Amino acid sequence: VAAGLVGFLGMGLDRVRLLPLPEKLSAKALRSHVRGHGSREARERWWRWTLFLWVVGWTLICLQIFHYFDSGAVEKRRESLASMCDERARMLQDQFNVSMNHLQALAILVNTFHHSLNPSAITQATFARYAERTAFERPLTSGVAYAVRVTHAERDQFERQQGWSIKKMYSSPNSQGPGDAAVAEIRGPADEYAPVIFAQDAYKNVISFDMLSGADDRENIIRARESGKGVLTAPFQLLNGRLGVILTYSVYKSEPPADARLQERVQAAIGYLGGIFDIEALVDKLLHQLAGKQSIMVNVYDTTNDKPISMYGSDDTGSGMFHNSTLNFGDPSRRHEMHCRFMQKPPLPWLAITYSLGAYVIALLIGHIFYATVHRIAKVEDDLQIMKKLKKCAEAADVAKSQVSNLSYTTYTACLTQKKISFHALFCLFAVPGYSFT
Ligand code: WA2
Repeated sequence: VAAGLVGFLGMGLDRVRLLPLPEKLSAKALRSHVRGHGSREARERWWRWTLFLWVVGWTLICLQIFHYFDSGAVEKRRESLASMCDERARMLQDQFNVSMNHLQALAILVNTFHHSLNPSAITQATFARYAERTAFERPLTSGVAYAVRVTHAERDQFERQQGWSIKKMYSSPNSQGPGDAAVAEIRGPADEYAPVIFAQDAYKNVISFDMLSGADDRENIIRARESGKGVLTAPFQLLNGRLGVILTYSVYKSEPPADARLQERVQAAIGYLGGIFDIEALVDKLLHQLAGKQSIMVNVYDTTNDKPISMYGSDDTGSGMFHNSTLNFGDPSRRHEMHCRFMQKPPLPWLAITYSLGAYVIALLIGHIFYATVHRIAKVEDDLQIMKKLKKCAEAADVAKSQVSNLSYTTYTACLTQKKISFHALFCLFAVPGYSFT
């Protein structure tokens, strides 16, 4: 019934608009007359705005939800990288420590059975055999060597005793292969020398080389005898062509007191025990023992100087998350770091995507339902108003009809201008079907 009435009203409005109405009676005025002074439009505008704000607000909220869950996932990944990296760093450090302790014990062994006994109870063969059989105690070393301190005055006698001359390291720059003592240059005169006399079989080639003739070894020996502690070189190219780090312990004639002066220590030194750390091969072996080797990329650096020297690992160029674990190898004048990265790119944050998108869809649906409901209520209310108006119109039209005798357009307008008939009544006469003009 309501729809029928509205339909009729529409027809009425069309007819009104076609008529040449006085200027005051515009079509818009007529429309707003029926609709109740534009209140519905205002309300609708307000609801549209609310819907817009609702959508914008939930967009922001859902972005926030996404960010929250995404950063949670990133944080978790960071923590797992940190724990894996720290685990590896701690393991490497522990193994290094164990190796270091055993090298110190070996230095004491040499002191006891080579220097304190006359004649010495150690030969190259027994040293090599003992070093080989105890290699499992020094998991990160690939070999050990012992160099003895020889002053210039003792050199002739020493060389005669050994049956070879003291050689100079890196004397032939074109020989990239193992430093060959047979073809190496004889060491020129110097205040003192540190020729290697014992070595594990893998490093037999360094026997007779003066360790004070190589810059890295020299610096290490000097620091070792001054400090009395284990000292490390930076990674450098060894005589055999491989990259390595040397840990040196000084052997003293009689153990100097802990508060001994530097000069006293240097005087008391009689030899130097070196452990050769083949970081590349041995770190790799160590890391292979750990689970998750494939997922994480490890690089070890000597960061003592401004420019870090790579000790292990190759391409540390990948972008993205990275963790830095500091390593302590017991030498306070050297610093080492372990850098870890994930090999794979992070997976898409599905949890964050699902939660935020789900919330967004629900919010949009709720918005839609609200808007549609309000729209519907407004429409029903509107229809009710129109029906009420139509009812009133019919009554008003009846009254108007009885007041105005001749039903012609001119009469109506005349009546309107003379205020004999209200605008409302006139409108009703036009709008309500059944009243027609000629
Ligand atoms: N040992 C083996 N290969 C080397 C090397 C070395 N140094 N230096 C360069 N290539 C006996 O600190 C004393 C061993 C040095 C210890």
